[in-house]
Amino acid sequence: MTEYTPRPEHHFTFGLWTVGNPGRDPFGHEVREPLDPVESVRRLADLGAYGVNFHDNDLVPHGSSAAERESIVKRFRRALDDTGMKVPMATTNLFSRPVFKEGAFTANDPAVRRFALRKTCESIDLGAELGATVYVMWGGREGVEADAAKDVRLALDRYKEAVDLCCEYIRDRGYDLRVALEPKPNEPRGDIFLPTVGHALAFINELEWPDMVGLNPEFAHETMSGLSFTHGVAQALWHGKLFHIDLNGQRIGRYDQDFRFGSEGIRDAFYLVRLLEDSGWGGMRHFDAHPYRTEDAEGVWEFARGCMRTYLMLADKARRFREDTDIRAALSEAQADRLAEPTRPPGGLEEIRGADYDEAGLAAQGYGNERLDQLVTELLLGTR
Ligand SMILES: [Mn+2]
Repeated sequence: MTEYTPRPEHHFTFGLWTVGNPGRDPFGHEVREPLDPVESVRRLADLGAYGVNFHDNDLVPHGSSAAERESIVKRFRRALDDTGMKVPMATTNLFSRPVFKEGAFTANDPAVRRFALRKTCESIDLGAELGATVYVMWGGREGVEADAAKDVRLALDRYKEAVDLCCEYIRDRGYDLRVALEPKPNEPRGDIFLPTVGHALAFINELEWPDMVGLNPEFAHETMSGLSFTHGVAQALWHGKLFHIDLNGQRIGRYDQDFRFGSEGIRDAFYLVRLLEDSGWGGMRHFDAHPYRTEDAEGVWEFARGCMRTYLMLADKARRFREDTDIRAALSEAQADRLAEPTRPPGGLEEIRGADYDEAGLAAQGYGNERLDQLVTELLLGTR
């Protein structure tokens, strides 16, 4: 009997801001007390997580002096050393402070952009100091409500410039750090730049050091757009651009829910886990989600345990999917493996153009997708 017990080798990570989310929403105040990052490290280690990630201000509050920063980092590092927890990823909060209300890297005012870059350089230093090898860029305020107020093409010029400057800083300092862009369509801005995986992939081609930059796709963000998250991740993998991933739960058409992984869209979650496991994804399984607002302090840890257990259960389902003889037969009927066969025949285009095709015969084939799909349902519902 599989126990589905998370262990460090499963590479599960959580943002400090996830378990530390106090339950504030646009209509209501905080419902939980602030959580000490050291407490989060200890509790997550007890649950079997591999590490934690943070925005600069999740760890070092805005306005801390150099001495305060040093003592906070020292205490935090001691908790990491005591528990064996790692910090694989770091990021910068360029969205909470009022100064970023009109944008950070794409603010119309150059002084705001330069302030955002200084904050980012300091955050990159903090991440590198604690061992992070991925630096995530989520441009939460890079967008607009009043379209007249901002030229999107100029905003993209400035966005590219900022990412290039961050890469320049990483190179100058000799950090072992790659940058991962996190697309999102909207919220908090009316429209956010680089709204989907596809937009971000195209943007990377225009950068000074495109090899240093990849993606951090998020389940909720692609799903908000009504797109298939699994397809987005598959394409990022195909381009060699999956640098990090944000797992959570989300229903199409809703606000940014950030629910516990697998709590919504269980089939989507299954296909995603199957993709990550089958592709041999070697990165982190990072949860960017938060507990329901209904939860007290203990509910937070139920949330964290649930994210990891669901991933492990779906990974087990992915293994069963591979081994199930009925599913294998149905995959054969669907001709799934034949997609690996190149289209170009030995004789190339000449052979393609000169061949006879039985169009009616090809059109008459059945692919058995109904049976295959039902088998997946039965696998997920535990009846096979
Ligand atoms: Mn995220």
